[in-house]
Amino acid sequence: MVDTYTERAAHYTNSVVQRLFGIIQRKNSNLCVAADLTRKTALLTLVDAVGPYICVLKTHIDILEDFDQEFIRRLQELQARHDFLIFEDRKFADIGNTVKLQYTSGIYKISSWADITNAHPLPGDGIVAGLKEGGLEKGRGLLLLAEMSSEGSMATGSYTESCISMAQRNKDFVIGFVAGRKVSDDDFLVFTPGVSLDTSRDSFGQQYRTPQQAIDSGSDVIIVGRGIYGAEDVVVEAKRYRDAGWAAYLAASLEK
Ligand code: UP6
Repeated sequence: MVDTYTERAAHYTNSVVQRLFGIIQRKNSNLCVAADLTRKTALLTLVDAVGPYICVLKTHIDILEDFDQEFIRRLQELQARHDFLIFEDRKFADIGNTVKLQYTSGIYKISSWADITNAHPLPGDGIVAGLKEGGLEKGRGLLLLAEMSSEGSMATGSYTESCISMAQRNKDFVIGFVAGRKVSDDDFLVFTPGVSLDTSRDSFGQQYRTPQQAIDSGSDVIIVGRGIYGAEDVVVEAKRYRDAGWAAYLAASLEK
C-alpha cells in the first residue's frame, strides 16, 4: 500500500500541504480544474459548478479582461463554500527582487489570495528566496516547473535534476513540482497538466495523457482545463475526471 494522502501530510512542514491533503481525503478528489476563462462572471459560474468536485482551482489571473478586487472577494466566497485551494499558475521566471514585487504588488496582489503559485527554476535559487519572502509567512506554498507537457519542452534531463535540487534546498516553501511523473524520491507533490480522456494533443503542441496514465506515473493532482471548461456540461465532465482520477489513485494504492 502506498501511503494515503493523509499519512503523507506528516512529511511536510508547510501548512498548505496539510490543508490540501485534508481536502483530497474529504472530497475523494485529486482533480484540479484549470479555469482558463477570460470573463469574471463566466469564471465564477464555472467555479461554482465544478467546486464540489475539485481539490484545487487553478487560475491564470492575467487573462481576465474585467479583473477587479471584487472578483477576488467572490472567488474567496466560493472557496469557502466548496472547500478547495487556489493555485495561481503565474509561472514566475525573473530575479528574486522582481518576482517578489510581481507576487505581492501590482493589480493582482497574488500572494494575498493564492494558496499556491509556481515558478520556473531557470533564474536560480534567488527566485525561490524572493517568492518565499512574499509568501511563507502568509502560509503559501510554491511549485517548481520541473517538466512541461508541451512538445519540445527544454525542461528535461539535467534541467529537471537541478530543479529537484533547488526544491530540496527549499523544503519549507517548495511543496512540489509541476511535472508529468514522480521526478524525485523525496515526498514532493506532483501536479500534472496535459490531462484529457478524449484528446491526445492540441494545435499548439500540448500533449495529453489520461488521468490513469498520469496517476500511474506518480502524479498526485491532475490538472484538466479544456476537457472540463470546454465541455457542454461542465458538471458531468468534472465528475467524470474526478472519478477517473480517484479510481486510478485507489487502484495504485492497492497495487503498491
Ligand atoms: N500548463 C500546461 N502544461 C505545463 C504547465 N502548465 O498545460 O507544462 C497549464 C496551462 C493550462 C493548463 O497553462 O492552464 O495547464 C492545461 O490546460 P488544458 O487542459 O486546456 O490543455
